[in-house]
Amino acid sequence: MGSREGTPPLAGGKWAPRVAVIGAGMTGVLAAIRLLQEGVEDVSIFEKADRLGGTWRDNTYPGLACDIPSHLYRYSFEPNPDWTHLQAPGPEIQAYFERVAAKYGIENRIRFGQEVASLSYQSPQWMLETKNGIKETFDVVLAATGYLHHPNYPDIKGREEFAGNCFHSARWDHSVALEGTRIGIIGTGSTAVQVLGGVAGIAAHVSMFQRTPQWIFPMPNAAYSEDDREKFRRSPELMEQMYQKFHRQFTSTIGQAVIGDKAQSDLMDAACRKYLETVKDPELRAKLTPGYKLGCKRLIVSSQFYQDIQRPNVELVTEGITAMERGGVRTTDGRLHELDVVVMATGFNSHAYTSPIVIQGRDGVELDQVFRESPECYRGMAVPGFPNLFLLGGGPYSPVGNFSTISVSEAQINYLVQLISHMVRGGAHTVEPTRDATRDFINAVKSEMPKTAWASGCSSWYLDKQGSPIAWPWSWEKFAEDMQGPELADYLID
Ligand code: NA7
Repeated sequence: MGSREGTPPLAGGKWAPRVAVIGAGMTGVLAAIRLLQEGVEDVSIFEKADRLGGTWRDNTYPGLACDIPSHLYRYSFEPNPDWTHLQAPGPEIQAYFERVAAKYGIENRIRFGQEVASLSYQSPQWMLETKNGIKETFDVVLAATGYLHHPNYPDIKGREEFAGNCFHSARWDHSVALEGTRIGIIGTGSTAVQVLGGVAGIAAHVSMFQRTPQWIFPMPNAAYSEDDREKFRRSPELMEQMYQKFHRQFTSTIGQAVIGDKAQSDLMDAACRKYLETVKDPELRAKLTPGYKLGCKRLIVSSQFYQDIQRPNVELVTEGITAMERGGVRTTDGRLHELDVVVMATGFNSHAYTSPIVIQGRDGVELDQVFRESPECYRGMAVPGFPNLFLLGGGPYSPVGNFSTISVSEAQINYLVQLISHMVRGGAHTVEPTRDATRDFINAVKSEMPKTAWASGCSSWYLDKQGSPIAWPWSWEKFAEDMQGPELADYLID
């Protein structure tokens, strides 16, 4: 990968930017690789943990796997012939990111154990401070802080009374033995479905507490044989074909269904309903049938869930949770579900964005304040009044459920490289979106949103506090086109 045709490389500009990347997950590592490829040498990644990997480092629960094909979930420039399954297990993905980071010399750019506490704009630079007292200035800051990062802990009365072990799915306590225990799983999202697959075979009993049924799209997780892997090793072209095939499949099916393509939505709905038919007990099937449109919540991909939920040692509990007690979880019908372990697979605060970092832009305005009610954000990445600060991956109005997140981050980084290049080659020191361009972008997003599945009437992590979806309401083709390069008239470059 290099610069796009016609795009000046970043190195060799009138000055060399000093860049801070926040977060060493999939996106932060990628950003550093691309900047180094462009000749930007002064890149530091600030990582609060002692290991890179982001979500793949934090999530270690049994059953963890990618929920899209792994030949799609990889950097476009680093195909991996060694995936063992269509949807690779979590530890393989973590190992992949560590291997790629080492190959591109990224690890020694990462400042581990450094949690960024604040950023304040001191024109034309950012003063960055970490909790451990590092205080340095940077010209450009890229926030790659992830959007499924801050665990959402349910507000359940009496949690502290519970005598067993209770933890969030992203904070798995591996010191707790699960064999022969009674496990409660709160939630029925992608994580809960994978956790069930990981524990149902070893637990004495599993109670799965469902608040809302989910659409489950069947995708058998085929294993790749050693012969398959050898073929991939010998033929990078074959892997590229797979990547392109999955990319096309993904963007033309779910990527279209969520933005209102009825034909795709109907096809996927039919596949989900057919899979639902494999639940034999009509009462259980009825409990598992969603009452909202496919894609309104993040679609779950699994070919194992209905099998797991029908196991004799698994029970779907649909009565609401009233409290936790010493012995387990009590539900609205008065029943106490006796448990040894409770897993809160209750998701994340997807609208935390860069929180809890205190970010003060021009005139001391705080980014959290700008994002609190109805976020102002141009193309999911840049905010008026916050020059040279860019959100990568999951900023407001970026695609968070439509496409492979790696493809999204790659397209965004290629765009930003061009934008920063225009600034440094022109001898300017700051770039920020105009308020007019930002408002026009948000108006365009909002006028498109009613057509989407996210706006069809369910609660989900796509919605803001007012109940409006904050996502990218268009096709992959439009996203790729918009990310081809910046429209300079939309920016103040000074
Ligand atoms: P999700 O998709 O946000 O799912 C969280 C689940 O937890 C969902 O079933 C929620 O029910 C349930 N939940 C949340 N709070 C409560 C309370 N208080 N009581 C009962 N149930 C609750 O998170 P995941 O971790 O599964 O997946 C996140 C992403 O990771 C996923 O989209 C993939 O991209 C990978 P609700 O539906 O809100 O009624």
